Amino acid sequence: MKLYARPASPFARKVRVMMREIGVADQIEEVIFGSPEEMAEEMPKYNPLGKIPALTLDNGDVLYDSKVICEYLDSLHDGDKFFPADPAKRWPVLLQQGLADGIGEAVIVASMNKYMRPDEFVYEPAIEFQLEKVERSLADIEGRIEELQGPLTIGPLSTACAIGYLNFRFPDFGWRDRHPNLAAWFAEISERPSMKDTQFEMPS
Ligand SMILES: N[C@@H](CCC(=O)N[C@@H](CS)C(=O)NCC(=O)O)C(=O)O
Repeated sequence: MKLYARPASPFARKVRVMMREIGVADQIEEVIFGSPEEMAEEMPKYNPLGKIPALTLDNGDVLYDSKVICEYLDSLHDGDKFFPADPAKRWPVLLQQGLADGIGEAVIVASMNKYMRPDEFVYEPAIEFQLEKVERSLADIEGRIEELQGPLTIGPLSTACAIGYLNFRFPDFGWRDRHPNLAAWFAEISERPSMKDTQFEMPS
């Protein structure tokens, strides 16, 4: 199998962390694009949306979207499931993933507005609109931090990847002071070998 990814993508990182956690990393070759231009040229071959991550299977099929790929990976191992079948656990975990992916999307939109436009076209209220979504979401997670504890599932895994991306794009966001329990949780999960192995360079 081949995984198409970029180092900082929170969605690709979900897959990269999960394949390490469940012990299938040696079955998947990571193709890490060196530039957005290279990604833009190559990705439509695998995903009509042109987005990473995508996973090509050994039979030639292609899966894209981190939620789909991660659930596929979950079918490849016999350990504790990252997508629990029991409805009492499944829906809360999928909701955690949905919120985390929404944080990642909001950070992407905010950073495209901030970093990819000529200065005269940067409209701060549009950036603030996205960062307010992020702040509300972090506050929600802080308010029920205990739901992130326990065996690792796709919920906490996605949350960690989204926060890692927030730290990368908006290092001065200052969320740790406002959400100390989440900060402590993030510091702990960041020590897992799967997270360290997929850590990317922070901007100087
Ligand atoms: N819902 C998708 C989102 C994927 C996504 O937004 N990927 C971004 C990188 S983080 C991308 O490829 N952007 C390039 C583009 O939009 O052309 C998933 O979970 O995989």
